[in-house]
Amino acid sequence: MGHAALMAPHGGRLVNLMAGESRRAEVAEIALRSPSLRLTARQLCDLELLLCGGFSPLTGFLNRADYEHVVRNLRLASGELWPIPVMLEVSAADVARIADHEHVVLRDITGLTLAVMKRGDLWKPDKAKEAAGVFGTVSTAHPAVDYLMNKAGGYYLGGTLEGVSLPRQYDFKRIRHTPQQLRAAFRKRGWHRVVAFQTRNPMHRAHKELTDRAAEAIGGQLLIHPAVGMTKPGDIDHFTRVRSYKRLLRHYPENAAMLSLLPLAMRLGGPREALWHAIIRKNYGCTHLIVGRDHAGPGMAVGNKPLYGPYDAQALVDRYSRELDIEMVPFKLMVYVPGEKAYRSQDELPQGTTTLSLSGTALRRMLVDGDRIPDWFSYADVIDELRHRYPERGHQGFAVFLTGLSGSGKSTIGNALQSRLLELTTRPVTLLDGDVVRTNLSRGLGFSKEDRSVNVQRIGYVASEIVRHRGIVICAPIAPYAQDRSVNRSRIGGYGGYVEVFVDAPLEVCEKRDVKGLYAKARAGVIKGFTGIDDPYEAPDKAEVICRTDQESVEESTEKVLAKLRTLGYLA
Ligand code: PPS
Repeated sequence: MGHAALMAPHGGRLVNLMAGESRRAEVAEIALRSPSLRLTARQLCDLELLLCGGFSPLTGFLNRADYEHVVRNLRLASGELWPIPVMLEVSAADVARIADHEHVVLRDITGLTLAVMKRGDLWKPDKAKEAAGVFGTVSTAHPAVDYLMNKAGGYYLGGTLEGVSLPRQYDFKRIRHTPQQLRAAFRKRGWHRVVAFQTRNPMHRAHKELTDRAAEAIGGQLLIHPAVGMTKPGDIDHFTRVRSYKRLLRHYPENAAMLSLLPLAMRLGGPREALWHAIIRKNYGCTHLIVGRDHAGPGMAVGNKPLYGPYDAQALVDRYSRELDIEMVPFKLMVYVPGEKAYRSQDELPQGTTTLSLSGTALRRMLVDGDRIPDWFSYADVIDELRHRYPERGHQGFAVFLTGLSGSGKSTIGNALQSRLLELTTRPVTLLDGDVVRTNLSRGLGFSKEDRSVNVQRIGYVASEIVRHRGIVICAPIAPYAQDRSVNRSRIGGYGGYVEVFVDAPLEVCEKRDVKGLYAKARAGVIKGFTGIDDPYEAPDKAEVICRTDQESVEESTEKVLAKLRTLGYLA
């Protein structure tokens, strides 16, 4: 296969799976006659780390014996330490396409050829066993278990890889390195002892303190090595994070710290993941890795206990330390001691010492509330970057989602609200009315449960894009199912405001109004599956506003919504 096996400066074997000059023509020829697979975002991350040697000693996606060993005892079949299965999962339809071929071409979303894989084992794994073995839970509240059970295909395809092109990365190119490039960069700077700091979150003063201490403890320099592949759903996007790390970097002395991006799709596998991080950082030429509290944990509890204990990751890395070619620098939680105006490791402090800390959630809340972030917590320039991502509520987009029976008054309130918002703000306001959506966005859809779901979630998607771009959108479909509304709430809420308005009028009132004559037709059986007559409407139980349109005027309903928007801070 022509794999270059270089000796790493610290003894480990670094594989490079990119096809050499002599193999290029043959690999291209194999690619022409082989079926292909388009990789998902997560598979692309794995492929990149395989091809560039970040996952050394792996030479491809795991075959069955390796997989089973890894799940059972954190080792490859050869006995080498490897704690996380790196699998190429495929669907039954893919299996049928590739079954009779010796090679498979792996492509990105645009069809670009990235690698050719010589097919190894193809099998149907026991996913529950894998989840329990690797992550210690089968609960899909764990993001990696959710991926395994609900998103990954049902089959695994193993095989060795020959790379044609590394996955294309267009952002922050100057701070992306292969293991060889990073090792060369260390050499050029004269760095012999390098401690890596893994992160998926913005870094503040506590992290600065911790990394300073770690570099001092090893008598070397620091590599800030954030994971910029998939991290935990809901995490801050890596563009914002990387901009903020760049700001933080200026607070370190000259030639003391360096920033490089790691295209790792995290699994949030706690202890096993910490061990994996150590092996990966060794491949990138680091001599040490900081392992802090709850390293790479998913932040989920089973019953009332966290899934992994806060220092389980340190214990596992310690257990394998003799086999690892990289040393752990363990840290307890760093907290601020106002009495001393300094950060301290929690284990250094006498019981009862007053300390200060701020969670990520609390920080986000303070940012959107427009609160001043205390100096002890972070640096003004780092916070400035985060403020772009979390503007104050008055500068965020928001959606007003009106739901209710046909004839309840959704369109009327929607129109009135649009006029009032245009009067009160200088911002554009989009109205996605039920009927209008059905003639434009959702033409061809009917009123079955499935079609309504598609329609309502499609509205939610468009609304989420408008809100993400800090616009204002009013949606006014019936949206009879709680599940669809809840999907929209979380999708839109991730970008800005979501205000659900239950436009509540008793069925008799709507039927009496019968503006379009549809209720009469539904009663006569001419229209089937009409909401409220022979189709369900699940009334919201957590709407931000309820408008009883049989008891209040359009103006009153509209002002109620506006008042709610003001109370929540979305409107001045
Ligand atoms: S849904 O359930 O959210 O997808 O419905 P929506 O897109 O808002 O469309 C509702 C409008 O379509 C007309 N219509 C029906 N409504 C309910 N059930 C059935 N079977 C039906 N067939 C046609 C009706 O005019 C609705 O408009 P509104 O403005 O709600 O009265």
